[in-house]
Amino acid sequence: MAAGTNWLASLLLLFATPLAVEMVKRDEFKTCDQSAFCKQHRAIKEPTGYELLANSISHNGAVWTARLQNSQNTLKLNLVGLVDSTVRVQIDEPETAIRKRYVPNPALVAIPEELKFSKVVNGAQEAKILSGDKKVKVVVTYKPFLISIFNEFGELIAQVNRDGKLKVEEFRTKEEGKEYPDGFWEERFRSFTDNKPHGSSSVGVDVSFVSFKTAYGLPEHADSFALRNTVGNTDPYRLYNLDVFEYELNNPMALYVSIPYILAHRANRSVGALWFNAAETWIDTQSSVTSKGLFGKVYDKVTGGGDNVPHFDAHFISEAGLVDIFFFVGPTVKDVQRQNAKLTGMTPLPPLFSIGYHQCRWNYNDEQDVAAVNKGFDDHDMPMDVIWLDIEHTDGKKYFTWDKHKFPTPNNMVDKVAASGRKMVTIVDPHIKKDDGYYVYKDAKDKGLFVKRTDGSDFEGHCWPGSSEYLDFWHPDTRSYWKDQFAFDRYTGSSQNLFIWNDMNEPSVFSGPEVTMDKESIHYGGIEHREVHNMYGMMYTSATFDGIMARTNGKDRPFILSRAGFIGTQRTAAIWTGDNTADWGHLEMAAPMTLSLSIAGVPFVGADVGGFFGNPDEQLLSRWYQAAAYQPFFRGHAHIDTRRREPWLFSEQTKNVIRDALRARYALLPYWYTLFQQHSEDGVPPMRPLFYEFENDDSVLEEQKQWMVGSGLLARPVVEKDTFNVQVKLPRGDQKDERWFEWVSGVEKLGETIYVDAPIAHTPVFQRGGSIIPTWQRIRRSATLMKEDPITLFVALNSHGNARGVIYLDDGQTHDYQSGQFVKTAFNFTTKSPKQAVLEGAHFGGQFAAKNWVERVVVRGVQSSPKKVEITRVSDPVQTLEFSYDHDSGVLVIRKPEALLTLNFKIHIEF
Ligand code: NBV
Repeated sequence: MAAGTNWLASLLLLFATPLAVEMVKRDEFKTCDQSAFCKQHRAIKEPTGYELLANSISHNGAVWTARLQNSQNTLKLNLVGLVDSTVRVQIDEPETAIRKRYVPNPALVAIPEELKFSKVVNGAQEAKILSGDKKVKVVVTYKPFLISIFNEFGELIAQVNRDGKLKVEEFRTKEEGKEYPDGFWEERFRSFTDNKPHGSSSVGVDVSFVSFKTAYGLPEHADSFALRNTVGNTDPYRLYNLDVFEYELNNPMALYVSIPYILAHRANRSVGALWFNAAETWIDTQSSVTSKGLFGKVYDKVTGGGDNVPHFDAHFISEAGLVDIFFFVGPTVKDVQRQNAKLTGMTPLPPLFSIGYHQCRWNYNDEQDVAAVNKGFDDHDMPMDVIWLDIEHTDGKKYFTWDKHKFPTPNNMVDKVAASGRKMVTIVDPHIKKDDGYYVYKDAKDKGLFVKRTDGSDFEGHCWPGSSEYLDFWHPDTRSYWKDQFAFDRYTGSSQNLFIWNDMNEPSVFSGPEVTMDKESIHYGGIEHREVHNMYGMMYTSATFDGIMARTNGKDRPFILSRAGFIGTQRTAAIWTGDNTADWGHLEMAAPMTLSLSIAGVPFVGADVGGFFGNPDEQLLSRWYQAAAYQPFFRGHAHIDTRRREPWLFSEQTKNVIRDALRARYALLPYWYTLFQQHSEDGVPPMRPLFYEFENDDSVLEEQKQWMVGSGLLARPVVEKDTFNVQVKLPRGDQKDERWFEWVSGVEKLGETIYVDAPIAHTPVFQRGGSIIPTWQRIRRSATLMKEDPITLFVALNSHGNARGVIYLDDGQTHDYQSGQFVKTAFNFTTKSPKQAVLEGAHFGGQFAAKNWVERVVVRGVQSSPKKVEITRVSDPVQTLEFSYDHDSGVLVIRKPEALLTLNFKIHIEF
């Protein structure tokens, strides 16, 4: 190379470097083409030719079984009927298989409850199977093998193997001289070799959601909420829990969480499919339209109008495990969510403090720093609930220990923070420093609790502390050992007010292939890591949960934040979207990512406020606080190399904007808390896409900039730079009579698509007519200090002049609510005649002696000023109430009804 070119090349490199540093290192991670099993399954163009052998069918109660066969192998099909319109399709190797395939049962709440089929007709060409509740019909066509699922209206909604892509690679014993497909016994990637002692055992099949154009799910990806067409466009969506440094947006690359779940939705119909597999998985998705004729016999039952049928196709491809799919047949989206939640669980009611605001940074330096941050929030009148400590608080990244110089008196520090009504969180990562002087390492070594290599020695990898080992959470002894580590007398410096953050639990292994654990590593019982990789983080976090539960003998509710996740993670942890970046694109992406997790069953979700990498400018930071105030998990966090960004370090204007955003969140805590409580009963997430509430409205299917908090609030925060006026879609509902009111001013907004001014101090949020939203309006330091505060009710009238709502409260901390120590009160506003309306408060559940009373009622959408307002409380005499009415806004404010939540009351309004 000539000297000149050399010089030019260096210069180019110099300029290129900062850019390269800012972007994900793509070549550290596999593409589908670099993964033998993905490449082979994706390349299937012709049907693999399976047929069902009619003479192999047997049926017993809720299980219908048969053999499938093609020119290469024989498989076993199990069709299982479950309660609540759920069916399970399992395809496995027959009993003669040389190795059992892994089923990720710990991800489920319990063994799924079976329900006997009510009718089974095994015909000559197909079998017709009717579920126990007669709401789901399954038709199995023998040749070619095809499964068709119908809902209670007789509509075909899903098919398995419609495109004939079923493929299962059997476990084998290597025969010398025999030809095997590429990568069958061994695969290389960069400097890594992956040995497969049992051969390649991949599985794949296509699932079609018939009559659906749009589908959602497959978190976690930094991509659009509605799934897009990957076929012919990009790599398939990849699900393989990975620690991806500086992840890119609009990209199907894998991230920290894997939930192989798709929800398909169209007007008034939904169906969900859970691909029950914990191995690396790729999913090709495509929305297309096919002529009805091609649906063969099911033609006449296909709905959708016209001659064409839309369908959303997903080709699931996993490296190991079974073809094992749960279908949740709905028919409504909330039914599907409940059906999924019954199987995989819900988030138990979180402690009240955890839905407040969290202040984190890598790192708060020492005890003085913590005290100053704590005081800063007070000095600047900003509510905050939790101060977090990242990895630097430890002694050499040995978790459960403290840096003695920076944190000499941790108990004291936590107590002081607790004295101001707040909590703390410390980080506990799963890599255990290889150091005989570290008790956790020593114990685990002695007891044999680490993940192993194939030769039986302990697996070692590089992470924050240097050489580390990784606990094997499939080993029952590891789980009980881990649980014990959180006991107050074991974890020094910990107390009831200290909670836990589990990071790096994909697991992240700096020295491993794709920054994670070698797939050939071995877990308890001979399980290969490749079979369970995606559930490592969930297993780890659930053991942490058991520890936090045990340290108070089950009295207090745990709070744990986890980065990695899988099916069932929601039962033990909140999830955040990992290492995002301080730019507008990442702010905007927080909503589709958290919506996607929410519909996939994980409701307690959020993104680092301000962005983890980089320094947000004041406008971006302000907008981020405003948006995150309406997302479930609300935490500011920043990388160690960023500038400090506690809210008071900015201009007066920014400080005010952030304070307002925090206060807006705290005002709505009773509403959020009630939503979380409802989620724990029915699985419906607090943060919802618009189509959850407006199921019949096809125009909101792609919406991801605005969302619902519960059924009563619509948020459309500004996520665009230099934008001070935004378009908002206010759905008008089936009857076209929905009403919407601006959340802050109470002014009614007319029109379906409106433009609203959004100066930097304003967040566009709207209350839906017909809702009653409970709030706390007193200014306090923390959620904990608000729990007994009086309530202001915001009543937004619908087009009939009615509204309803509910509040749930308890002690905010313990499990006493499980034995009735809670209060549930329903509010019902009815316009009885043009002259008379009533707001009733009815205590309908729990015996908790809540001190909260209703101190104000704000009614929106009132036509004229009342003449008189009176209240009757249980046995008290009638009492007149003060009120004011504003003609321009139509807002009526009723003062001091002083009605306790635990006692019934009626407020009479006379016009
Ligand atoms: O523990 C340090 C960070 C943490 O702050 C962040 O939130 C995690 O996602 N952690 C990742 C490890 C290093 C990131 C570069």
